[in-house]
Amino acid sequence: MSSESVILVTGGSGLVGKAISWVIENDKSEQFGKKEGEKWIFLTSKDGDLRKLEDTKAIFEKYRPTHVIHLAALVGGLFKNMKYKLDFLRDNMLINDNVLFMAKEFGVKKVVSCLSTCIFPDKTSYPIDETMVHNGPPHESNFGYAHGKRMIDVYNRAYHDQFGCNFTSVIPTNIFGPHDNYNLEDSHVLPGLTHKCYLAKKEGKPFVVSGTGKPLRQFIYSRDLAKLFIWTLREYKEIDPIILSVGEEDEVSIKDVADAIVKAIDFKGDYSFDTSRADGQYKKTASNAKLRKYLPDFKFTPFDVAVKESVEWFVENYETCRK
Ligand code: NAP
Ligand code: GFB
Repeated sequence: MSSESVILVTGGSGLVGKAISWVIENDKSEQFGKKEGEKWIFLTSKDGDLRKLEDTKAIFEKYRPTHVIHLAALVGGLFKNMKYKLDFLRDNMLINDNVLFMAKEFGVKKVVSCLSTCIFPDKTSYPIDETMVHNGPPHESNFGYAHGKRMIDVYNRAYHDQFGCNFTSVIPTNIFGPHDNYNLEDSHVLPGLTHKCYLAKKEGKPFVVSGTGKPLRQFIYSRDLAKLFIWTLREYKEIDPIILSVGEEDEVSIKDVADAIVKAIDFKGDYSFDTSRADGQYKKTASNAKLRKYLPDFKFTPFDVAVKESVEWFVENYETCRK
């Protein structure tokens, strides 16, 4: 990247945006820290509603970015996705169409957008890799979100073919960390269980985990993902997406997640599973072989350490965090 760069981060106030901001300000390494001449701008929806073209255009006119990390989206866990499939499809299609169109109109040199491992085909072979994004219908529980996200990859190829745009995307697995959304119903599993376990301990009530606890997931700590986003922006040259995830060997069950939270919160009370609630996708095991080809020595934060840091952040920021 040239010395004078303006990097616009849409969705900058969210889980991933806050992690990128933290790494840029705190990491002193050449590879991930802020570089001389870089101006980083972290947007929130108060800067403009990216579902509206006029708001999006005003943001690009104001900042004239040379690079964009596009995170802004309607985001939620299994239960929110099951309830609002059209909203997830339409809001994210509107946001993505506006951001990519304005990036082309304003001559942005590179855009890195964000897919998710939950958008892969539900009926598939494992491990899943980047070539399989469009190979069949996604899991029923989040088909709105999944199809909306898959279109980013289609947009990227079309913008590259017709206009030569350097628009690419990453495919993170389940993310967690400070500044997550801790809402009891609409959040992802790790922050949702963190909040539930915290309240169970505080109020002396049972800690109830939804589902059977059997589904399997790979979790990436937001601050590790942030480093990989910065690497993707600076070094990754392909238009094709790249999975950003811990290895298949680091896959854990939802029960393992609940156990780690119980340990981090030091909960001693009654702990059970409500099997009347949905399990969602059983597994979506993704390969990080492509990432390892580029970054064979990248070190992920151990899961229990990351969970402890995230729980500590939640407890310290309980009054002000998103819940
Ligand atoms: P998040 O914490 O919910 O943050 C979403 C961000 O998008 C916020 O900054 C929000 O602004 C902004 N936003 C939402 N609607 C907007 C709109 N209409 N106009 C402008 N800004 C809007 O989400 P996240 O977990 O950081 O997710 C970031 C990206 O990673 C998303 O693209 C998501 O699909 C993807 N992803 C997430 C996960 C995960 O487990 N969390 C996994 C895979 C991929 P406000 O704060 O002002 O509302
Ligand atoms: O993070 P999560 O909501 O989404 O995890 P997915 C759902 C799994 O955790 C299911 C169990 O097996 C749930 O039964 N679970 C247990 C809970 N307790 C809870 C709880 O309190 N809250 C939640 N949310 N789950 C999402 C996609 O799938 O993956 C999104 O729907 C997104 O679109 C995300 O892409 C990364 O991992 O199942």
